[in-house]
Amino acid sequence: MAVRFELLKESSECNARLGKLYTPHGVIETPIFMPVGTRATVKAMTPEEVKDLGAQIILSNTYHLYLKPGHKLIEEAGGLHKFMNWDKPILTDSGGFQVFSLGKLRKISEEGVEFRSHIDGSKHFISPEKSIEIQNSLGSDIMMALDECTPYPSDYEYTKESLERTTRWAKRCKEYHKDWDRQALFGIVQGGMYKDLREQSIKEITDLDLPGYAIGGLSVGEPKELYRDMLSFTAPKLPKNKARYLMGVGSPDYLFDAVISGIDMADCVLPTRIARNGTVLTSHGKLVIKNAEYKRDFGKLDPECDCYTCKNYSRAYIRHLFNVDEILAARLATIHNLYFLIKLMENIRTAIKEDRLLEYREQFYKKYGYI
Ligand code: PRF
Ligand code: ZN
Repeated sequence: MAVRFELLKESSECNARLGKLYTPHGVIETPIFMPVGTRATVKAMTPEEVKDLGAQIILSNTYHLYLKPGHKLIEEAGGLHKFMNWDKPILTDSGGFQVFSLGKLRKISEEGVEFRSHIDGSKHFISPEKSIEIQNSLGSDIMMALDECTPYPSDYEYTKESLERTTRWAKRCKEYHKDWDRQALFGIVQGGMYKDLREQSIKEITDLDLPGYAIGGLSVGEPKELYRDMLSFTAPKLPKNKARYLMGVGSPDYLFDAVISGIDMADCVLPTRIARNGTVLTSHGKLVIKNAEYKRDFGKLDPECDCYTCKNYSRAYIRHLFNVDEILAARLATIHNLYFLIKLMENIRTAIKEDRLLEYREQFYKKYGYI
């Protein structure tokens, strides 16, 4: 069954929407946060645990899986779902962003990107066709087109050149892909911090009539006000009847902005990454659990949380585990952080349903300490 987005409700207060995204591995209620499983695992979690947290879809990465263990091996295993024992939807990023993060190790041309492996320095080449070939082997429900995430800052001329190349690459991805019932392809809007270029990119990418569209090139180091401005300019211009995905955003304030601008999906390594170094998200703001003040704190990480970690363990215990480098520390903090964001998005969906999203945001920010 081909991927299809159903718009259920538009907020009367802002651009927020409620929807359903139908995929070959099940239906996703949007807006949604997608945990990241870069190397075919959400770090420190079993797929059963990720499912029990309420995750409806995870994201994985073409670049990493192509290098290790290799997409052909995953194809041989029966695809990524089977390989990692996750039977819910999977979205794969195209590899562009990860390759561009390599800095000096890559060279871009019309044909694609040449890069050196961050693992062993070996030379590789990813073209739009190669990216789709790899993602076809992985068998993700949603594939992303190969793009260039234009660095911040970039001048107008380069940003324009880059977005036009991203459009040509998206066309090549679309032409190369065959089985649209098994896998969808989303296009990615670029255009940096220039509104007319964002408009040009939207026009060119949506002309391809793909089943969904992402906004790339935001949350790449620009000031928060610029992020908000570009996001609220871009998101509402994407087609209403298709899924809108904001790439690489996961802090609560950025997620609120995203949803309020009309975004349906977002992903980020933030909750899992900061968990592993001992930072947890709570309804009263971020907390660094290693700090001495928690030594004798026998309360929960978050008094308002009912995740597995908070139901069973204290701040003092988790602080101890971090201090002696026990792997359970990373597991318990990851469970809590993922649950926190998944629950936040669930609360956001309910608030949209009841037309009180702006009020909910204010209430959340007051407690969290944003205002
Ligand atoms: N492009 C791709 N993946 C991404 C981004 C992008 O621009 C971003 C930017 N925030 C995160 N992940 N393909
Ligand atoms: Zn918790």
